[in-house]
Amino acid sequence: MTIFDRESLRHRVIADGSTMTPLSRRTFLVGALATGILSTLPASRSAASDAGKRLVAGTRTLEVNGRAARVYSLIGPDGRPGIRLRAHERFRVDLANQSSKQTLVHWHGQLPPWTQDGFPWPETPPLANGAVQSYDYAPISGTYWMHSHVGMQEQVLMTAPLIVEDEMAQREDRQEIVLMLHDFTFRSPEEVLASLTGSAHAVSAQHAAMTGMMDMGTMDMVGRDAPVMQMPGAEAPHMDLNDVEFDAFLANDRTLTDPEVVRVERGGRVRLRIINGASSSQFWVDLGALTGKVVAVDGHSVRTVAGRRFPIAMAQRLDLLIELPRSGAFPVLAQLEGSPRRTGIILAARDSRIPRLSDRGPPAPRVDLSLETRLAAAEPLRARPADLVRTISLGGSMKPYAWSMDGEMWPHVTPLIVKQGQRVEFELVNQTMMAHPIHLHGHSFQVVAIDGRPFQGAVRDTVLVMPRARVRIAFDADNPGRWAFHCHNLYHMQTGMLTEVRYDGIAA
Ligand SMILES: [Cu+2]
Repeated sequence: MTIFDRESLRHRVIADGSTMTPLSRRTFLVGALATGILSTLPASRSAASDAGKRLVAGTRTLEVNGRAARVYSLIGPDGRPGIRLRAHERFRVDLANQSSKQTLVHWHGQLPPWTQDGFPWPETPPLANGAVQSYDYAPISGTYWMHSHVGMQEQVLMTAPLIVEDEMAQREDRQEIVLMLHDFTFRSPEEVLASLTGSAHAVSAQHAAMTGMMDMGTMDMVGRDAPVMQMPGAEAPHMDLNDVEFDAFLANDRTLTDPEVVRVERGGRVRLRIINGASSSQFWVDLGALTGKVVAVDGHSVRTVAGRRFPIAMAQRLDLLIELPRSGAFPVLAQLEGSPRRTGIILAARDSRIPRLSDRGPPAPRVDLSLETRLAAAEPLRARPADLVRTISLGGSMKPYAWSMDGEMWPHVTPLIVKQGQRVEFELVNQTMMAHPIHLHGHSFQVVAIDGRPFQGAVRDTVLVMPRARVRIAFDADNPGRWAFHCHNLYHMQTGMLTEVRYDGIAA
């Protein structure tokens, strides 16, 4: 991204302030009209009283390690990142694109009609700058998030929480704290990808191959004073972990040397909603002196698991209940896997001394499935035999840096066809030396086996498949459409690790 001097920063902040003239132009899904899927779209609304919550995709300036950085933003009606809904409230949102680039936002883990999923299918193209798109669907409750699915805008923080309360949580006397994690780089994501694939030429080839996915528009955000590109062959020692050397790890947009301090009541009760919004990094959540109870993963309730350290893969969420001691300040850390680097926030009772913390600590091990194997859904899928079982191999390597699903690389993929009403099971077989957090759009699945050992695991939307390991997921095909199915490591996805699950009868 471009680094501006102080003067131009001020200028830009004023320029993207909220005093801009209201946008009048609305876009609707033109391609959808042509393909006869209009019935799944929200009706257009004209009365102001009937308007949805306004969500603005824009830009903002962050200071990271003493340097200014231009990043994207997704700001809701209360001026804060993202959207928060009460129990039973519909997801009625008007997304206004003021980012100066084309964009489209995916409601990660939610189950909208496919035309509202925010994936850039030909039928649902990205929004032009200045356009507004309306969404209207019944959300599912829990801790979710939203991110751009256009190009690599996610790496430039086009991400935000999406929290849907449930009645029980509303009744509880608990302080809610959202903790969103990011990996941050002063380089542009295109430059990061070029350093991974080994050449600028490879990037332009990717651009050509991934028409519709890549956002050429972000190219002008390349940092002018960025460090020299990492040379191929000079990768970090952990070739199978942490592909990208990041400049910082952020917790609610701040580093651990300048952390967010959340005021809590003495002896208070907290619900911590942790979202791993990092593009290419996984963490261990470390509660230090505190004990937490995992009560939900990816928004879905699980039977309680207590502990102090919990792994969280890319795109996953963890809901933790914590009972605080009578006094003190309590860091909640996120330690990068296989690394001493860390970020976090501090929960502090009034008058407690805030500790100064280094953003490096003892090295953390790699993230694993030690939590996954202990999880059990509070509301598992109804028991029934599978109608369709597919084995899907996860392939690829660091050299050349390219990744595949079922032997194919996006966009040259054969859709996995499912029929409405089927119970589907996918056996994900990881042939590679890297772990892949696999995400299915539009469906919640249950983890039903790990390495061939069946169990009734968590219901969730993103599952980590360890190197050389197998994970089986089951879901009911109850949401007809075209759905992306992919690795949530942004650089794996951008170099091919994405395919389509398509319902029989959906024309494409
Ligand atoms: Cu991957």
